[in-house]
This record gives sequence, C-alpha cells and structure tokens, in this order.
Amino acid sequence: MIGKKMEKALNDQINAEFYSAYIYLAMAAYFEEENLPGCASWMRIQVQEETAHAMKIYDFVIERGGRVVLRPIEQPPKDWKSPLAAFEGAYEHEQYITGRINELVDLAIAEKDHAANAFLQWFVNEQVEEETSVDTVVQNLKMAEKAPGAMFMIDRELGQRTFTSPTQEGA
Ligand code: OFO
Repeated sequence: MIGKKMEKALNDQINAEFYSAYIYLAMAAYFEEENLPGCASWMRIQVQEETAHAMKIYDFVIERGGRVVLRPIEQPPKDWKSPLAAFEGAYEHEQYITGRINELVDLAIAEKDHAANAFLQWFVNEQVEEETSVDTVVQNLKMAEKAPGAMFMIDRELGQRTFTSPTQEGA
C-alpha cells in the first residue's frame, strides 16, 4: 500500500508528465506553422514518450493500491521566437522535470518507500537520456545558425526519429 504523501506526489508527477506532452504538442503545432515537418514529427514522438511516462506512473499508483486523481493540465505557450528557442525551452523543461524526479526520490527515501524508490530509478536514468537528446538538437541548431541550408538538413534528420515505447524497454 502506498503512503498518502507519496500517492499525492506521484499524482502531481502524472500531471507534470501530461503537461510535458502538452508543451511538446504545442511545439509540434509551432513547427508545423513554421514549415518544419521534421521538427514537428520529432515533437510528436516526444508527446508519445511523455504520455508513456505519465501512464507508467499511473499504473504504478494503481498497482500499489493508491488512487489516481487527474487534475487540469496547464495551458502551454503557443509561440517561440525561433526553432532554437523552442528546443532551448524543451531543454530547460527537461531540467525542471529532472529536478522533480530527484525530489520524488528524496521523498521515497524519507518515507522509506523502497518500492517507489526502485520504481523511480527508471525515471532517473530516463531523464539523463531526455536531457541529452534535447541538448544534442540545441547544439546542432546553434551550429546551423551560421550555415545557410543546414536547417533543412536538420529538419530532415529530426523527421527520422521513431517511437520506441519507454515502457517496453524494461524497468
Ligand atoms: Fe517525461 O521526460 Fe520529458 O518531461
């Protein structure tokens, strides 16, 4: 059985993961508007990842005998001043999510909830990947600023990304 504090914190994290999906969906719409279909597609894959993250926590709360309570998802921004600014925003957001995951681990340790701690380690590792993959795009876009035509190549490359369900990678 899950403790009340942990249950509340995990419900908050379900909301944060759905917000992540929402902000990336907003970025996908922005990229569609900017005629960058590869960037838009990359963001749509990210939406699937975030939804899978939310559902992974959702299932864990239920498995532990807790109650999932869904709250409203905050409205994400609509526009960014450049593709680079959007990906920099995504990078900042991932750092924020990493901080939240670390706080959840701290809470699991304080509550002596070993099952939650073990479960959350998957997210600790996942956040390393999340930050790295976004930061790689940020670095490429920074280089592209100085090379005309490079944006076209990057967009084409980002369009190659495919979705692998994080929940099927084992936890
Ligand atoms: Fe769920 O990792 Fe991004 O936000």
